Amino acid sequence: MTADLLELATRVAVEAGELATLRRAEGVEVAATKSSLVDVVTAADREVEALIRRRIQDARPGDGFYGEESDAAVGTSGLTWVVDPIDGTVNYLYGIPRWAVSVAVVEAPTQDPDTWTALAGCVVDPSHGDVYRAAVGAGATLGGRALRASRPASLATSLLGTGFGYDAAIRREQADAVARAIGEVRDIRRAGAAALDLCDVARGRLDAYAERGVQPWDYAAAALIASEAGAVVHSTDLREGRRLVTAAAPAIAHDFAKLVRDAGF
Ligand code: LIP
Repeated sequence: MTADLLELATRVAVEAGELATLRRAEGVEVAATKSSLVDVVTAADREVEALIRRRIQDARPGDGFYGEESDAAVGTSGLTWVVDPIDGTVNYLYGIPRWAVSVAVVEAPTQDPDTWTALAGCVVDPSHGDVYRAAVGAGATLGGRALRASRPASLATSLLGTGFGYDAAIRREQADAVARAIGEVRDIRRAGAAALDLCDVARGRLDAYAERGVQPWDYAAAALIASEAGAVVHSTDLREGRRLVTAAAPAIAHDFAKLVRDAGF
């Protein structure tokens, strides 16, 4: 069954990426703001999610849906599709080629993401023609090639990815955590799309990633891809309702977990 689910996730994510690319070329404007003036949504976000939702509803009418830009729907099948139509929305708005379509399907006994088990996921990076895929227990691939997380010699020589939220006060806290961590690692990268950051851990372009405040739709597919590529992935800790997502190459996972705690991510 997971193979069929992965095929559907891939087919839908690739089509959605083509639509998002077309809309980007036509020009993108802010349609509305959400949690703050800088938390934006474009018409393309909404149109792309509507396409994904329609395709999945047509194929699997009994499944639930949990997307960034539309109301959640509880299904009858026990499965829920977790979708970010355009992860890296600000990059998309500015024309920076670092955004992705993320489509995951999870076993969802409740509406609480901590009870979800990812079964299959696809992240499409149309700007580079990259299609990342994973099914639980079946490994992760990029363009059909198996992905493996990196093997860094130490935390001090590891490249860390992170991100910042849409609330200025929270961004200041996150920047303080980065300031406490930056001397303990090789360097930091903040590229603006959690899904692609986690895929970078899966392909060894990052050795670790930590961000507090990302949403299930940002990470559901890419966390499975990173985990299936051998990374140690955690998604927990709802401090002030802000979930902490971490991923790390196995060799540094223990030291990285301590750094995340000590730095206060
Ligand atoms: C984005 C995340 C990114 C985070 C941004 C934003 P969006 O998701 O992918 O990691 O740092 O603040 O949350 O809003 O582009 O779907």
